[in-house]
Amino acid sequence: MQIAPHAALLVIDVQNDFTPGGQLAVPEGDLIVPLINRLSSLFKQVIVAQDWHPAGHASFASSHPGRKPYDVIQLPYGEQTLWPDHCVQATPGAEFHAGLDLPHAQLIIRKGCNPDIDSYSAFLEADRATTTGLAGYLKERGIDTVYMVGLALDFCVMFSALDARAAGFNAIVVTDACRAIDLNGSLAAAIERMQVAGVQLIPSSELI
Ligand code: VGL
Ligand code: ZN
Repeated sequence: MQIAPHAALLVIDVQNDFTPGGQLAVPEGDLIVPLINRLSSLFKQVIVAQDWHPAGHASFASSHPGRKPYDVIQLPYGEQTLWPDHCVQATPGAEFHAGLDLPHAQLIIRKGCNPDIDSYSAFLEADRATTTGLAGYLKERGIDTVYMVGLALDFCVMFSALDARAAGFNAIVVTDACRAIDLNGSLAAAIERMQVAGVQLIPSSELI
């Protein structure tokens, strides 16, 4: 399969805290890095998403006395899974994985910066109202197709893919260039949700 002519690659949250040794390590999260580097060379437009929380963020279990990581609580915008502290702004855990090699990436989009609102998606925060501006950026550049890779397939990649579709883009997830957290069946649910929404799931062998 040829890369669509007006396409961008969105590399999601390949950061130290999501790779082995990090605070919210995704199993095998580091193994996708060489593949992402190879895929990136096929794209003129590369955008990198970075989870970027202030200390004391509402998604951290430590911000809610008596709560533990992976508890689910109600916040003003709905249900929120609580996480270990991770990707705190300007800490080593928030840095990109050292093996990520994307010199031609033109945009880094930071998300989850609002202390009271989480943002799995690179497009829209968890209140489903505050945008990151990414859809506008892509549209102004004439991009109609977004390929996605990174971490975690069942959280930030899935929500980014659903929001890309909702914003009118063709959304394609390269599944072997992703890894999942898989919390209580979240991986199978994510695949089902993406398929129903019209997100294409492809292996990298279709591109390389
Ligand atoms: C993510 C949980 C919390 C992700 C980010 O990148 O999938 N997951 N923050
Ligand atoms: Zn986060």
